[in-house]
Amino acid sequence: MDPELRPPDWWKSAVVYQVYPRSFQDSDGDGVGDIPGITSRLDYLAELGVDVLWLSPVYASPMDDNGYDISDYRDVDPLFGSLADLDRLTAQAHARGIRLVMDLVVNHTSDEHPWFAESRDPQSAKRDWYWWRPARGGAEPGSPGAEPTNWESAFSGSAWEYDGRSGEYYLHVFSRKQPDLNWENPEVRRAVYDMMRWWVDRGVDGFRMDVINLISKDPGLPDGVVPPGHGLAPAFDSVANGSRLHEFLQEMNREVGLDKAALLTVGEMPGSTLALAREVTDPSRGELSMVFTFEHVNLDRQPGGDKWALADLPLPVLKGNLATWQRGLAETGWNSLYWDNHDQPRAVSRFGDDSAEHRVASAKTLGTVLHLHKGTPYVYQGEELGMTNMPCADISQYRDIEALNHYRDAVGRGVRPEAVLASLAVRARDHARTPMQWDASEHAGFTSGEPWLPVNPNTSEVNAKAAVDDPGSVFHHYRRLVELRHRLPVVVEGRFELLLPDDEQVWAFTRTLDEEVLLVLANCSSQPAAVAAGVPEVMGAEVLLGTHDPDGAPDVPGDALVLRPWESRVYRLPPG
Ligand code: TEU
Repeated sequence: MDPELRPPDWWKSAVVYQVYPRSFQDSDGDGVGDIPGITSRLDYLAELGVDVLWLSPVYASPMDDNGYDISDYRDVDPLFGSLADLDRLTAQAHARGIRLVMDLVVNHTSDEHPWFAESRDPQSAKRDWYWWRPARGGAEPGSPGAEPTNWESAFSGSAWEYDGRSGEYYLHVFSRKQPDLNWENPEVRRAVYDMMRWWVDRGVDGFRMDVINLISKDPGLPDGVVPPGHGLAPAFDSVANGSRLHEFLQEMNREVGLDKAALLTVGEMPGSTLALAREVTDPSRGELSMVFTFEHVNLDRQPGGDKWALADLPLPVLKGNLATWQRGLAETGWNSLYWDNHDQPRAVSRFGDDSAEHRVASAKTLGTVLHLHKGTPYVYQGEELGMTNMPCADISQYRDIEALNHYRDAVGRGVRPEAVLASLAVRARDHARTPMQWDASEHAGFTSGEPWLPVNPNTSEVNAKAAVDDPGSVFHHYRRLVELRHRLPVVVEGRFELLLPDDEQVWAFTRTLDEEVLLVLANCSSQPAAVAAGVPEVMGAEVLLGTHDPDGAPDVPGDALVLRPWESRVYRLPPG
């Protein structure tokens, strides 16, 4: 869609659907999803009513990190199809009023990108396009402990890889096949902006920016603090939110014309704070439309622990965190809203109850709570079906570099394999990457071949075909949530206020715009919940959207309101 058809701030009333191409729909029987497969499913997305399709990377890649390691930013990997396929997808999406957002991965490239290949020559003009450093003072290059800093990669092990050709090391915050670009070098920035303009000219409507708050690093590359029980300091802690981040984002916006073209831009910012997000999304600063915070998806871990150090998550802590971000961006800036994506476990398994009894209701209620907050909601493929984590027994079922490296590293440090598998069973990224469940057939209608990652066996009852045919499904609940956002300005603009902050079962809040007041009451537990005082009277109020049959509500003495397990209701309160 050309800029004139993108009204300013159009993304504030939009709902974004994330597709992980590898696992969405295979069209050629090789067991891996591809672009023509996505195009064949656009009518499904149109029926759901979403406004934007965010594509995880489809660029040329050795697939060390499933495409987040790019070797050619201006070509599509043959695994996914061709540039012509992508142009067709863009046109077909636009024809249905669906905009297309690409995943921009420019903190790092693949080590097979020509830029990096050239930079390996110490004399090349591109040496300074990456972070090359000699061994730390006095150490024998290549020897243990000689790495330039004590940083740990997000995928286990040192964040520095020794290159015998030059006797130096290069930085990789992620895998050793994902060398970090040196954004201090203006030539790097110019090359990135030129590539972004090339995609904007091809008709894309925005960018999701991978770990974009890591692009500004302290050139002094200081050692980090090693947490208790660790041997190295997480690189994230030393490189996130560098001093030139705003400068780079403002330069990118100007050079690419992000605001001028009314593009949707969302910065993935692990380790970002609310204060940083308010600056980055303040429209007067010309940086980004919104950011992905990680605070709420890092709450269910031990204090100071990593993602594998599991902890329970009391509801007041979760709803309190989202309320903090609602208040913090109420006057300036904008929230993104998400429960899961290709890096997070399935929402209904993590925040809901994926038992046969409560899966549907809890998936619907999680959707209601999220989509009635203020911000742009993101639906991850299969979330609208209540897809769950995969059953897993042993390490052979995992494919993700993060899981496999963690398993090898932890077991190598003496952690019992069963303990590592217990964490993987709850947190591994693979849970989000099992093939989209289209129907009840053996491979879920995802592929006619052997899927690259096994289909979750519960596709027999959790699948799009059954859901679309069932008016009471999670799918149609999500469709109604999208429709509510499109229809009611109070859902987009209404002021948020959290109620019952300490209630361990009920998530209650209002949204207010002028005289219009919506009240959301959600029982986020698997037991009945009485709604205490402290919420507005609902007698006579219209229920705009509920998860349960109102006629089946339990009879209780007096006028107490009791919500069934995972029951939620969106009320429009009578005026005055
Ligand atoms: O993720 C960045 C990131 O923070 C994740 O690695 C997250 O910390 C981890 O996955 C939690 O389990 C982005 C992409 O979304 C991810 O898929 C890539 O692996 C990563 O960057 C490197 O590009």
